[in-house]
Amino acid sequence: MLDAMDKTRPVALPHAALHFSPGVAAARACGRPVVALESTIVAHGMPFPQNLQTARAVEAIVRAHGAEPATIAIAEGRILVGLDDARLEELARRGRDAAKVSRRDLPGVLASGALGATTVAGTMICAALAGIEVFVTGGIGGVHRGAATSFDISADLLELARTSVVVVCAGAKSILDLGLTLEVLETHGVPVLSAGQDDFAAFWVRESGHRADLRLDDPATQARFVRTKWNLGLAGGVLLSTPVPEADALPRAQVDGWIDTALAEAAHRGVTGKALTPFLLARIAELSGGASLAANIALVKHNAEVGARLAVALAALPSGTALVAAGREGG
Ligand code: PSU
Ligand code: MN
Repeated sequence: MLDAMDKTRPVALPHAALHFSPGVAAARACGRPVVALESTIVAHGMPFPQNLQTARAVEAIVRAHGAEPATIAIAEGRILVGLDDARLEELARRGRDAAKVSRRDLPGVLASGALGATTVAGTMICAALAGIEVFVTGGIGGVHRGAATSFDISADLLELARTSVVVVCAGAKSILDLGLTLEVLETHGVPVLSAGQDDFAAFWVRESGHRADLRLDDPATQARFVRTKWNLGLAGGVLLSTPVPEADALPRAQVDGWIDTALAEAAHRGVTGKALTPFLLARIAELSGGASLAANIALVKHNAEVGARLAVALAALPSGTALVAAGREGG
């Protein structure tokens, strides 16, 4: 019996490259829920010192809701799962000096020993290696406007297609083509859940004008959906979108103006590839006089709460629980 399992299943031991912080190691040892957090948002997504303050605040929110935060980054040839405060500050201060680490970058940055900030795709890979099921970010990457000629489609979408982690976000950044982003997710069989509203969220703006596949507000129901997918053997991620809180949301018309200006400047200066998203975020923060940064901070904090609640609900589910089974009991 054991032989058969050994041949078909990967070894469950943590990968040698992983290094757990004492807090994350303790949570793992006693089965407490853990929530992964990314570091590209710290190094490339926000300016200092707001990036550091936000990263600390997000970790505190995850803890306050009963889960252990595990901010993920690369340093000295190791995948750090959980950062101490000194490392978090180093990342926040180094900013764009730290490598932006997506799937293709991971081996090179690990092998070189350089400091790396993981994107949504990079963090999903590391979270999956560490056995973490829930990951909180701001907004995922997606299909860029003009992708028909630039071919710029974020690796985040392809990672969602293959790696079994729930990504909690305020939708995708509205600098993107959100309709095409949802089309790619559908093609790859990635469920897009929403909490708090029917629409897929548009980052600084609450509504995208596109509906999510399924609205599930309750963490226990979200958890049953996720367990059901994975119990069916349907590997791959789940996207859980929740909007920026009403008080912090920006009006769409205003945001659209800043986006158009920033996109035109990026084209004029020839900014492409992995530099494009950080450039657009920074430029829009300037154009908006800091309003976009304030909304970004608020939405990440809100996502942290939603993600922590989901992680707690997943940990409370008896393994093998399925949405169908729960429905049968109820009806
Ligand atoms: N969410 C934010 N700010 C960010 C990001 C997400 O609020 O900076 C980062 C994530 O790391 C995401 C990346 O993976 O932006 C997208 O980059 P690209 O478009 O180059 O794939
Ligand atoms: Mn890109």
